[in-house]
Amino acid sequence: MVTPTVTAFESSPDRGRGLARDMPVRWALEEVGQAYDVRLVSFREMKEPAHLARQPFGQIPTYEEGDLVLFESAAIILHIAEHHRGLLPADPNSRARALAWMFAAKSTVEPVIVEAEAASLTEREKSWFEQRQQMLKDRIRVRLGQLSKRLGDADWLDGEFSAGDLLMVNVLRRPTALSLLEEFPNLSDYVARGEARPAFKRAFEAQHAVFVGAAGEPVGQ
Ligand code: GTB
Repeated sequence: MVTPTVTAFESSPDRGRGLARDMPVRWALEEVGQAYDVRLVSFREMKEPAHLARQPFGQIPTYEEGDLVLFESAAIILHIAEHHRGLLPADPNSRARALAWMFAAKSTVEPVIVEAEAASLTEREKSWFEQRQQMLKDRIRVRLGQLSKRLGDADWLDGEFSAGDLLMVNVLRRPTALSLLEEFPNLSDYVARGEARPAFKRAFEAQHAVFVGAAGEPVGQ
């Protein structure tokens, strides 16, 4: 495979916490041992024609591999998983279930978390802000409770670690989910297990180094 290029924020608003969506793509590439290049883009560049040709919504990440240009982090991760061993099981039924967990992370668990986070940014001045935040957080609790029940005392969602776990851990790392995870100790441990993987650590360090470089601070501060 030619060395792919991933785009990431030149200056990430998450201050190097690995919350932007280049992080799961980097993590997937690290899991399968595929080297990659990164092209950093500014907010202005993301809205210019060259980037819009790669990502119609003017967002990161994108993925370029020879003639192939892809957007949408989950589609990129699926592509990586389909072309390397390690992120999807070989058995067809196990593979189908791993795909179901990828979709569950992105379309069942992530939306309730994103909704609460978006509301906390845009509705803070409203008289009903606290009430609605409670309601939105309770919705997250319902999803986390269901996920916690399914995970039980297993290490991963369905057998071996898969792209489904990669995306689910990534979703659970969002600050609003993290703030509720102490209510679900097995999910807390699940996220910690994901973060302890050497591939996660390499991906995290790589994106953190961009923040540190941009901030002009030595690594470790
Ligand atoms: N569905 C797309 C995918 O999965 O690839 C969503 C991509 C996306 O949301 N990209 C964001 C982006 O480019 C960055 S990751 N936004 C710029 C824009 O839309 O103009 C989302 C993100 C950004 C910052 C934080 N943070 O600071 O905590 C977390 C998540």
